[in-house]
Amino acid sequence: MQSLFDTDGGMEALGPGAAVLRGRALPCGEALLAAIDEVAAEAPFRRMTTPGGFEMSVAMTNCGAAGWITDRKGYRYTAEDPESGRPWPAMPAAFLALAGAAAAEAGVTSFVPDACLINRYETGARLSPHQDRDEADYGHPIVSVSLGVPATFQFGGPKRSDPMKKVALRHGDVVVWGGPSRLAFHGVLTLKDSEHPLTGRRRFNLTLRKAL
Ligand code: MD6
Ligand code: FE
Repeated sequence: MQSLFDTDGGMEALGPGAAVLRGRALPCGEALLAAIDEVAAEAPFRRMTTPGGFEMSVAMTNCGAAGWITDRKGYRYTAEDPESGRPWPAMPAAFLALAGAAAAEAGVTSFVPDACLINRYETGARLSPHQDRDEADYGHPIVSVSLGVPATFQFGGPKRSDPMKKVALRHGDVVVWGGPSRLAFHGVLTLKDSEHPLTGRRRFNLTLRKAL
C-alpha cells in the first residue's frame, strides 16, 4: 500500500495528509459527468450568497443525505434543497465507488461520504481561500474530483497567513485531504478560458464529505 507521502504511482503529496492522485477519475469521467447532469436536473446549479451578501462566482448543487449551502444566515448543511423544499438527490453509485477507492489508496479505509458538493466554474469564476469546517467530525477526509478544464488550486496551512502553494488540477485528478491538513486554507484561482472535449469551457469539482 502506498502512503500519502509517496511521489510515485501518480500520487503527489500536497501537504501532511493531503495528496493528489493523478488521473484516478479518468476511466469514469464520462459516467461522473452524466451523473452530474442527472443531479442537476433535479437540483439545478445556482449561485449562492455568502453571509456577507456577495453572490459566489461558482455555481453549486449537492447530492447525498446532506447538502452544503450558504445564504445571508450563514454556511451549513441541510437535508433539503432550499430552492425546492425536497431532499437533495441521492448520491450516485459512481461517486461513492470513486470516493471509497481513492480514500483507500491514500490509506483511509471505509470512507463513506454522505454529502457531495458539486461546483461548476465558468471562465472567470474563482473560489477565495477558505477552510472546510462545517462538517461534524474533522477525523474524516474529503475526496475532491476535478473534471473538465484545468484550474490552479492554492493550498496553504491551518492559518490564513500561512503561505500557499499552487498546484494544477486537471480532468480526472482526485485529491484526498485529511489528517493534519484537514483544516488547511485552500482556494481556486480565476478560471482561465480554455476548452475540454467533455465539458466545453467549464470545470466541475466534486467534494465528497462525511458531513453528519
Ligand atoms: C475546487 N475545492 O476544487 C474547490 N475543499 O473547486 C475545495 O474547496 C476543496 O478541493 C476541500 C477539500 C478539497 C477541495
Ligand atoms: Fe473547500
